[in-house]
Formats: sequence, C-alpha cells, structure tokens
Amino acid sequence: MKVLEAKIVRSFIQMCDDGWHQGWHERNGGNASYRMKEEEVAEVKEEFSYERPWTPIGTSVPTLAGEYFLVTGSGKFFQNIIRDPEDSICIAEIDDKGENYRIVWGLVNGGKPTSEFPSHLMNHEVKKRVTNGAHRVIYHGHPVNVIALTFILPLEDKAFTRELWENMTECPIVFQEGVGVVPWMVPGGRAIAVETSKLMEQYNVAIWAHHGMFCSSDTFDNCFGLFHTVEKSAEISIKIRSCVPKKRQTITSDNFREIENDPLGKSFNVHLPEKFLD
Ligand code: 2HA
Ligand code: ZN
Repeated sequence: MKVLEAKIVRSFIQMCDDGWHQGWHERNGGNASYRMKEEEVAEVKEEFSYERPWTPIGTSVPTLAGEYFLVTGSGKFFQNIIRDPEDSICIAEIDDKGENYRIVWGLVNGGKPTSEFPSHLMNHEVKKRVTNGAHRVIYHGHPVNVIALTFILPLEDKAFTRELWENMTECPIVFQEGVGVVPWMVPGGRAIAVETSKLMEQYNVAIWAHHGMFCSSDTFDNCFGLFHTVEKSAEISIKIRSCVPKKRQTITSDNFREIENDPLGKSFNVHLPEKFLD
C-alpha cells in the first residue's frame, strides 16, 4: 500500500490540519509524532527507500531502537501538511542503538524531522515504558491561552493543575494526573527534552513557559482532545482574569474529592493526586 493511502497516515495528517484550524500552529510552529505499530509499518514498507544517511538524534533513546516514527518536518508549516504531505512530513527509522535516525519516506524536497525530535523521542521513550506501550502520539503546539497563563501563574505544577482543573468540571477527569510545567528554556535541544521527559513520567501534559505545550496519549483523538481541553480551560482562566480581579467562587478541593468518590468518578477511574488538593 502507498504510505498516503494508509488510514493511520491519513489520520495523522487530519490531526495536524485540525490543529492548524485551532490556531495552535502559526508559521512553522508546533510538531507532532506517532510511534508506528509493526503491522502499520509492514503495510506501507514497499514504498520506503533506504538511501538517505543515518543522522545523529542528539540524544540516546535505546528503548526505541528499530522503531519507525511518523513525524512533521523541521521548518514546515502545519497549514501545508494536508495540501502537500510528502513535502511536509516523513517516516523516520531509529537505528539499533537508538542514537541515529534515517528518513525512509517523505520530505521529498529535502529537510529533516522537527527541531523538537529529541523532545519527542525522549517523551516517547518514557511513555512507552510507563504505559506498557499504549501511548504512541506526542503533540506540540503554541496555544495562545496556555502561553498567556505562563506569564500570570507561578511556574509550578500545582498552581497550573489547580487553575486548569477548577475552570471546567471535566478537566480533573480528562487530565487527572495534573500538568507539569517546564521553566523557560532554549527549545530544540537535549536539556529541554530531559526536563520534559522527566515530567512525562507522571503527567500526560507538559507546559513550556512562554512557548507552548506537549501532550502524550494513545490515539490521535485522545491526544488532540487532551490538548484542546487544556487550552479551552486556559482560555476560561484568561477570560475570568480579564473580567474580575478575583474569582467569586470556584470548585473546591472537597468538590474534587466528591468527583473522585462519586460513581461517575469511579466509572472514569478518577484518582486525583492528594498533592494537588488542599
Ligand atoms: O517547530 O514549535 O518548538 C517549531 C517549534 C519549536
Ligand atoms: Zn514550539
């Protein structure tokens, strides 16, 4: 089968286009990657070529050795992905040590995977381990309201988690682990990748101060939905703060415990970390 005919590739492209329409990807902002299943690789392998050179990843991801990733290209615009996917995205193979990658499909006019490939791969490595292989999608974008909040709240996991949970009752169900915050750092390198992947040990959301957000999940829908929910909640924060100096009322710690103990919370397997409750 042709790569562009595969359902998983079409869904990846659709997710990127949906993100563009949400306004999370000005210019070449943001990037996405998907750790392909063996059977998905087998389905499209006939179209792979192995002429392009092995290139250092810039970090070591031994548990991803031999895996194939669908990933957006460095400097490419999300808005163009749906129009010209072969120019904008690629499939990259990781070598048997987890230290180099090579492009086996896509980026037909040259280029390389996203500048945040080290962060994506280190996040994939952590998530593959802690979810027993369930998580496959890492998504990064520049959502306006989340970024705005990083100028307002202390850059602490608890401050962000509580604020984002309190804005909308669904939030503690959708991201019950809370969210992690990375202070401002230079993007694209190993150092920010290390800090982000540490947060991914316990969270599915990492917010980069004055930059954007990373989300991890099992499917495109869940990953996109998580990103969307956090950004919507942040938008509510910005609206509240634009209207009043102080909230008149909110959802309390005891209310959160009620959700946890209710049949609804139990049916969604909600366990809220006590460290985020008062
Ligand atoms: O792809 O978003 O963080 C551009 C970026 C870098
Ligand atoms: Zn970015």
